[in-house]
Amino acid sequence: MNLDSTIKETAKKAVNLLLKHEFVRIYTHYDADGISAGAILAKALFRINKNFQISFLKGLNDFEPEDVPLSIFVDMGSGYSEKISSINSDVIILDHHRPDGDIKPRKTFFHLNPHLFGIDGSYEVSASGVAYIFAREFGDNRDLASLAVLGAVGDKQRFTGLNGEILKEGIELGCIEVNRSVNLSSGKLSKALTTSFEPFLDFYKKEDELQQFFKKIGIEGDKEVDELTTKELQKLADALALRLLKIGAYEGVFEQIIGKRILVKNLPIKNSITLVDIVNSCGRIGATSTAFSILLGDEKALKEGIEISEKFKIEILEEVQKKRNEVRDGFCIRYLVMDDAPSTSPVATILSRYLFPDKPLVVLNIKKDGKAKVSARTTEKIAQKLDLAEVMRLSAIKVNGIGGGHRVAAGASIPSGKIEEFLKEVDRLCCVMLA
Ligand SMILES: [Mn+2]
Repeated sequence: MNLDSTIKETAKKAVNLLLKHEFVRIYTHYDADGISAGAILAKALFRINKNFQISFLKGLNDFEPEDVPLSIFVDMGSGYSEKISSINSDVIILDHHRPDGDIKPRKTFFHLNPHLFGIDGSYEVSASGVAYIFAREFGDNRDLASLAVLGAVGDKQRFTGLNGEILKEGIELGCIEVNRSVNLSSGKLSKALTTSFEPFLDFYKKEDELQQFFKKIGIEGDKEVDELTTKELQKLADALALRLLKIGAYEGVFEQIIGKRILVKNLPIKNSITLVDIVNSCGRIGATSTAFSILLGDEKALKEGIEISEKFKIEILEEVQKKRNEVRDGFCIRYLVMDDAPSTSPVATILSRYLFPDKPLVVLNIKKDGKAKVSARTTEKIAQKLDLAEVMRLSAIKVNGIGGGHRVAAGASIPSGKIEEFLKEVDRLCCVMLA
């Protein structure tokens, strides 16, 4: 691998620090990227008989430093300069989120973040990739490239730059294979089409439309996705494009239908999309140890994870079904208010990219603790003019909440009594930016 030498040098120094310690305390994010990165570190540390403890967190807002000699923060940390500066022990950060503020370390500190080395951390390397670069420096851990790639798939990254190099390394070693195929989970075609979130195809509880769809393309719904011939795949891809057009999906999702399908051959499920789905579902319902065990190769956990993922997907599809008629129009936005829903982010993504892509969409979830959790989503096209992170940040400040995120996907936490005032401000700011 032809790594940028500076990030590699820093990784080497961080490894020297790691090797000086008897015990490592690891904190990582609870999504597919964070859990894959955690699995990379766990496997690599097992191989050198290093003791460690790992926790999966949503973020560092409520983090309290523990009395441990070395802490490693994974897929988080770069954006929490104050928290990190308050830690009175050695620290290593393996993150790819944009650094925010100055970290003033009290002890030895190494910061491995692509943004600090001129590499685009949003698209070209994930936390799993950074963890992989780190792990490569203390053993022959190249077989963990598949986990690095899995994390990047989870974060919807591109396979150019550093990700491209890691992918290539895995292919050369034989633990990764890349095919051209449709972006669907493995399993029966009818089920894959009904339960897919990206692309979301709106076939849930529309059995007749699904049967017609199969009749038109002349492929049986019982057929396994992995067994489709090249000709069938082409036919399917064309028909899926028409389907997306019919439901009014954002045009940017069309190119997602057909593409490189990455097979992670030394992991328990080879289709990376299916595996990411399972790991993410487990993470979202709090079953992080199940997700982690799956990636470490535990078969019982895998069975459990598959069940969790199927249940989770149905829950989200039901939620979309129930709530799509409750989406309301503002001037420049659409919004939806939900009451203590289990998870808003997948619902917001489906509604904003597939069913209502022409305006930014704001989903508010009123929680029992008197707060409302906000997920705001829009398409890359609209985000050329509008920055949802700024909209969330400014609108939240106005009602004593906090907000931020990315241009296309942002969020906030606000007092639930201030929902109307908040929405008004969001709408006003969106109108100003879009004008
Ligand atoms: Mn990540």
